[in-house]
Amino acid sequence: MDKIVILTGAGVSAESGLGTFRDAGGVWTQYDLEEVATPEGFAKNPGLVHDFYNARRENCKNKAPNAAHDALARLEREFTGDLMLVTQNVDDLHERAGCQNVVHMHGELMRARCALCDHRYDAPLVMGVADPCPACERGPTRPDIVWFGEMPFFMDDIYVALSAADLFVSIGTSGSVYPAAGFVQIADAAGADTLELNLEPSLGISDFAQARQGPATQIVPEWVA
Ligand code: BV8
Repeated sequence: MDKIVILTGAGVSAESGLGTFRDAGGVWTQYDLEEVATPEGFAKNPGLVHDFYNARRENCKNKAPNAAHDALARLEREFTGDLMLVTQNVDDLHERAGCQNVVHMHGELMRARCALCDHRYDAPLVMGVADPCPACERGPTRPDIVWFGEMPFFMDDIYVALSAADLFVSIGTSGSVYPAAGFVQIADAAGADTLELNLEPSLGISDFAQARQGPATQIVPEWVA
């Protein structure tokens, strides 16, 4: 086995105290996704969207990586084959656990970009509507996040890796959001073995050859060992 693709979702950060999206009390039960995670929502009320991401940046700032993040960072260090770690998460806990090459297909909470010149930069903890782009000084700035209806990042690289994978592992995701939820079918069709590690069976459980249920801080280190 020398080519592994791993996909993570909010469940890998749950035990670090970051909310998931669709579990009881999850982010999308508290906020209307259409208002705070779509380009239309940003166009209609950019202040509300900045408040939403400012609150999540503040919440993420004092959270720590957990044993699942640590195990994946160890795997990245020790695995001698090709490993691609793709995350749907916008938090930076994989990086803070020591991962060097994280593919943030939905963008990054700690990054911002200019809606006019596309300049990307480290987001201030608190972003506001009036913040000018540090490069062109004209564009409205936005969180460097992929909203619903927007093209996720790095899709070509991800599809190439899935088509060549020997093993695809999905960790801590409900399988609710596409195109990520379709990755297992692409990997399976390419002949890869497939494994789901999740607290409970995801919506895509029937597409996986193997599955283990349990908290990520337990089942991910067990799998990496
Ligand atoms: C796209 C950033 C075209 C935001 C996110 C109409 C118009 C356009 C598109 C669509 C449309 N209708 C449907 C679509 C597709 C849409 C989509 O899938 N919608 C869903 C709601 C039906 N997708 C898109 O719009 C995407 N773009 O389609 O462009 C295209 C198509 C193909 C190829 C290229 C382009 C863009 C989607 C990206 C949206 N942005 N994130 C932000 O974070 O603020 S996605 C959003 O859901 C979240 O951010 C999260 O990243 C993602 C997935 O959620 P999960 O990570 O799975 O979290 P969830 O809470 O759901 O599940 C947690 C899981 O963890 C659970 O299973 C739970 O059991 C488990 N768990 C909990 N605790 C633990 C645990 N597991 C282990 N241990 C624990 N302790």
